[in-house]
Amino acid sequence: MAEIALSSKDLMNLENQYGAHNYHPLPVVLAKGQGVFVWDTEGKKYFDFLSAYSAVNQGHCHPRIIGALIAQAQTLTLTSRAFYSDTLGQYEQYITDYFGFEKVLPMNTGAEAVETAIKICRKWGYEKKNITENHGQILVFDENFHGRTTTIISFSSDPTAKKNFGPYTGGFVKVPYNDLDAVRTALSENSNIVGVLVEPIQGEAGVYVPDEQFIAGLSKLCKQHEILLMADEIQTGIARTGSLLAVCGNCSCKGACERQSSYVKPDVLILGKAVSGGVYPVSAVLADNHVMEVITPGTHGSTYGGNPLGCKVAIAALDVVLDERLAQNARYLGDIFRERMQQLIKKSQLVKLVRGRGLLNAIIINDDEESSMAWDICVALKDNGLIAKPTHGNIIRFAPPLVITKDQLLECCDIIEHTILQFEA
Ligand code: IF1
Repeated sequence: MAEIALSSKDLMNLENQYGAHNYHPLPVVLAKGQGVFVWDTEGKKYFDFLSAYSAVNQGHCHPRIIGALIAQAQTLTLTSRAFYSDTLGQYEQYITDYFGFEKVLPMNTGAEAVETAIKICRKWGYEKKNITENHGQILVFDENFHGRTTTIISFSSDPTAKKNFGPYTGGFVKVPYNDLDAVRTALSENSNIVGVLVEPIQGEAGVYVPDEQFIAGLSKLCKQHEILLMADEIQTGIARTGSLLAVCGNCSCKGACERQSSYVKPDVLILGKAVSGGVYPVSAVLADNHVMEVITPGTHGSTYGGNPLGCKVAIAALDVVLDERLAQNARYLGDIFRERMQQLIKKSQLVKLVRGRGLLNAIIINDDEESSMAWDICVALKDNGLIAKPTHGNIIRFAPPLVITKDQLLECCDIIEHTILQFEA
């Protein structure tokens, strides 16, 4: 019997009836993606300006990544780590060389990788720093976002993400983001702190870019106190901010940029999202031997972690980043985007400011957080062929796939400008 084509409305109703209501999606139903474009079920075409929260940096359904997926899917998908595989060691060698670390612990989702890093840091504190067991503390920052597990939301500042999920996991000290004095004070007052967990740019907080020297200053304090700097680059990594990693501050070298003054090598690097190009869940925790050696057989694991399918997809996804010079493109077009938004700010009463780095940007709408203005603007943007979503009440994040061309970016700036100016009339 011929399949009845369900309308967008039918499909939204199905999600509403049978799916948990843990999101409030924009009213658009996506059915196809290719490069910077997505199409809805009625065939309308959009520029994707969210990139699945920076997981699709390489563009939707990149042929090289899909090719790697198909080939491996027809060969061997999952062995578990009970046995060796012919892909894992090669992937581990590839990704550790790519980012300049000695070891990797392969996981699946971003939150799993953050949890893994927390476990490694605590264990390192007890076994290498002789901190009293169960007294280890990890320093985190206000307005952080590191995932949705119970331990991670235990140190969230967002009441919606945290409320009624207690009892919470202890062992976290929170200080204001971008405030080195607060970090310095916390470290001098608390000798049980074993590590610092930081986003080089706070994505969910509204693309909050810290001062130029914040990460370097953090690294220096961690070295002084002999504690671990853990960089969560799940959203800011993989060329999104105009360099391979946001802690790099430079072009997409293969982690060999220690020679650059602005490069900060974290003790623990946490990756996810675009490490596999939005094709298959892959996350990773990278560290050198003196840290990773606290992990011994039986102390950590995962059914899918390091599976052959994910390994091959991730290698293809990371190859694309270098071969297509996505970091350089993000840096070049990000400057153009922010310049165009600055011009819009001059014409608009609604847009207060633009901030970001590379192609991770956001505009702040000149309205209170409770107003629906940012949402209404996103609905109008959708009608005009560009999909994006507010991150908090009055902040709209703009993060297109890094394969976007200059002409496409300029076309999108035109769409954003005339849509917002429609609200000024
Ligand atoms: C949601 C945004 C939020 C992340 C960083 C770890 C994770 C994320 C820096 C966890 C995930 C996603 C999750 C999604 C919305 C989106 C997001 F900033 F990217 F927009 F929430 F802040 N570290 N971010 O950004 O990775 O377990 O999801 O693979 O939960 O609503 P994950």
